[in-house]
Amino acid sequence: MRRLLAATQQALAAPPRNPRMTVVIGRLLALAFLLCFGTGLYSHFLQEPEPWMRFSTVPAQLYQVTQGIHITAGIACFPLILGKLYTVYPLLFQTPPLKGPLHFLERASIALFVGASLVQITIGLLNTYQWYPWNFGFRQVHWALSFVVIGSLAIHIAVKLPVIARFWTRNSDGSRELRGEETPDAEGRDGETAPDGETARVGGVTGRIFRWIDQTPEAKPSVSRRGFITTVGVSTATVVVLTAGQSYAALSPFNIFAPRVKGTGPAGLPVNRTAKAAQVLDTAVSPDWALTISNGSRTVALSRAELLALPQTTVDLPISCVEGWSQMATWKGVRLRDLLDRVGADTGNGLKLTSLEKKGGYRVTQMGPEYAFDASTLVALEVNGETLDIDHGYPARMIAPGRPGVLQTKWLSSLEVES
Ligand SMILES: Nc1nc2c(c(=O)[nH]1)N[C@H]1C(S)=C(S)[C@@H](COP(=O)(O)O)O[C@H]1N2
Ligand SMILES: [Mo]
Repeated sequence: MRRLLAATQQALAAPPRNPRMTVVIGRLLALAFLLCFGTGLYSHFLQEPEPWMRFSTVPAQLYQVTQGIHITAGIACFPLILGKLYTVYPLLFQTPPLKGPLHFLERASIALFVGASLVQITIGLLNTYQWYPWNFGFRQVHWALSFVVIGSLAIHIAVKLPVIARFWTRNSDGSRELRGEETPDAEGRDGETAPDGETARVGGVTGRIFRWIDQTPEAKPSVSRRGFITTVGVSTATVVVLTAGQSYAALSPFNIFAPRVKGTGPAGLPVNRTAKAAQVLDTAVSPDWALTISNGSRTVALSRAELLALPQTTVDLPISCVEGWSQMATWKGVRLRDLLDRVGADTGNGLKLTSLEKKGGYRVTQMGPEYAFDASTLVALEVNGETLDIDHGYPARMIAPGRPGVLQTKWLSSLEVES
């Protein structure tokens, strides 16, 4: 019992720079990266589908959830990466800096991994604030870098597998090595660089490295392990709680840092691109406006009054922006599939949507048949009981379940059935 107590005290007082801590944070970081990668792939293919791809329209909040995870996990990476770098940072300045070709490869892969990750999460965060202090296309670079990050992560994990395996569980905190006792693999058989004469006597290879860091294991640490875990944990929880409210209603009272706040804007709904920015202030209110729906040579043009005279449907659907914010709203308008019936569209056909907007990446977009023929996909004319505000897409906008906000086209001008 006394020994257990003493061991616990020692464990808690031990400095955070030890391989066990690096592995613990590394696991969380790997989880966050994999969540970002998976949800990122989903978001990418929703926006740029391969022709054969079909997506789920249920639950309607699917994209809100996946993209909320994407942004929140990405934000959580900041304190986790900084914490992990802290646990190993003396190793970054080790001497000699290069001990041979293998050591070079190991360090190069880490440099690539750390560099790519930091750039990735930084441009991702700035994008949620719609701040682009660079002159490259965000989406292309973010997409390409994701493969660099995941690829170098895989290399990093492979290289560090012996350390990860040894320090995976709680009891294997390497204290024996730190105390300099001989361990079965004292010859450094776990594949790291060959031990030099001095440190070879210390113990396993991680023991050698971390003994080098800590000098004397008994030295009083300046940061306790508990203090360190608390710092990393609290910072991660704080950034998550203070921003996730943009995506999840339950946390919205704590949304302090995120760029969008629920419940603001016309009809209590935030606006992303305004009518002014899209240069539709005149065309959107023009009496000549009509929505053109065409299927080959069959064409129908309906004014807003004619659309309002058709059977109206009310649905609750969220706007879920790629930038992470989202909000539920009540939409009223004409079922898209009723309009498509009028031009004899087939349920296997996709659509090309065009907005009045003068320029912009989402002026012309594509919609797969799974959305076009879903009963809750509307050409919306009202939101939250009010006529659609011009900033929300007056005279008519698209709203469909489970799609990213960028594809919820505002200021609709024409719908063309694709063959
Ligand atoms: N024509 C057009 N539609 C658009 C956009 C746009 O830039 N142009 N922005 C989209 C984006 S990114 C989002 S998140 C939603 C936001 O809708 P809201 O501004 O009505 O909240 O509209 C979408 N519809
Ligand atoms: Mo968006």
